[in-house]
Amino acid sequence: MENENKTIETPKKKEIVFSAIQPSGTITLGNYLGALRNWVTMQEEYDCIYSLADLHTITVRQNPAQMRKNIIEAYASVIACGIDIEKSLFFIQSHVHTHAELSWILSCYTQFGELSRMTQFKDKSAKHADNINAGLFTYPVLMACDILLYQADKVPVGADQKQHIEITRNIAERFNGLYGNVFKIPDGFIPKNGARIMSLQDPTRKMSKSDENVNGCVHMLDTPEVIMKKFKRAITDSEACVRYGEGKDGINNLMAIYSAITGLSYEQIEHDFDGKGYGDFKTAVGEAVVEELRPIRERYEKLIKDKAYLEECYRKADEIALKISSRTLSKTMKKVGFIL
Ligand code: AQP
Repeated sequence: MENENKTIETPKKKEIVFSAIQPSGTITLGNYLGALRNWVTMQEEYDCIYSLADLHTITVRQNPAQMRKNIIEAYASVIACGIDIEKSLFFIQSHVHTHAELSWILSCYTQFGELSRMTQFKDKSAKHADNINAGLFTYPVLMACDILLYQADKVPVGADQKQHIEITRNIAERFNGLYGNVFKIPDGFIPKNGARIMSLQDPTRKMSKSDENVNGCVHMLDTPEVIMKKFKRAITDSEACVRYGEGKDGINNLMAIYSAITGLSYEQIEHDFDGKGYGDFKTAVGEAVVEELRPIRERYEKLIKDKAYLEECYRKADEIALKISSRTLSKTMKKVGFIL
């Protein structure tokens, strides 16, 4: 027999990717370039599990009707970016009860001191001084649970989440140190380009869904006219020279956006716009963004009309996510000493 001595190769197990996005408003160009674009490309190489992190959104007070609308719209927007729901899981966090349960357990393995050091907590407390709730403070524990429940290897996020990935690793290492290898220690996956997109109106602050200044933030579903208007109004400086440098936060940000979309290096961009004014550059950046977002907006328009299809997608994913995450939750509970 010809094949007698041949060993049959079992296909290599793919690494697991986990990431989530909050439905706290319309998804932004920052969310897209910092995270969602990687969610899409990573589907080829990894087993991807994605979540709409709606439990996280109530750390800031929400209007219930608006929140329901935001959840469905964000769900459709993420699929429109290119998430293939036949290939990847994309579930709604609040439908999978294991997240809240593990969060209580791991909050007992997280120190007050380490949560106090989180810059996002400090920033959001300053922004919402009238509602500095305990959920805002323990948010990183819930985020750690989101990731650890799925034994994720890699977590594609923007640069603003680096500190939260660090604390996730610390919590997991602490728990594993006490009880053995329960959790995989995940690595953050932060893009080289587009990891931190800043507001177009205040380029010292990151672009955020909840930004009150509508001109500071490009939303994924903005029309081409609105996108062009926002870029034309973007804050720059008085040097009138397209180059990356200190004191040029506005231009640096536009260069980061342009580079992330076109793949051009900063040197190439400086060369291409040598002798041209900021007006030309803003138009070029705006047009690149319009073309990048156009197919996404078109797919979104179709998806949002089919609520039954969207529900079918998340119900199916919710069920699988519950099954996978329950294994980690049970293991954790047994290790701690609960009777199951
Ligand atoms: N400006 C940004 N540049 C690059 N990446 C960004 N991300 C967020 N803003 C930028 C990345 O997008 C993913 C989803 O973020 P999120 O919804 O979970 O929470 P967030 O970071 O708090 O996003 P926003 O837009 O700033 O929301 P609000 O206004 O509600 O606080 C993450 O991977 C994040 O790194």
